[in-house]
Amino acid sequence: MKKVAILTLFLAFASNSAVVNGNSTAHFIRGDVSGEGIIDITDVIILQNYLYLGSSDINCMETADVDDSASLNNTDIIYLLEYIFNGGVEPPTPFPNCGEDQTEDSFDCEEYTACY
Ligand SMILES: [Ca+2]
Ligand SMILES: [Ca+2]
Repeated sequence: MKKVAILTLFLAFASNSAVVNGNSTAHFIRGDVSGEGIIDITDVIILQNYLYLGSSDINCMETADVDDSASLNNTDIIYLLEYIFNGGVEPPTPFPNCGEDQTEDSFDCEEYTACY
């Protein structure tokens, strides 16, 4: 099952921990909104709660801009759902490995522990 393969792949990145404070050069995996190194439905739920229910649980906002459009909206949720469940296009880099954002945006990454 594809989801299991993805989980296995990302577990490899979840072993170390460190905190990056307000650093735009933080290393992260795009789409991993929950910040544990795994892309799954939990990330979709957190992003949905953030956008529509006012939840403030996202420690690394860079991860939430799934399509790297420099804005957060329903498109990011759909993009992630398509990738996870429908064989959709992978999120732009940094993905599936840890890395820095390659494009300018206003998002910050206060904490993302899965890449350190
Ligand atoms: Ca996740
Ligand atoms: Ca976006």
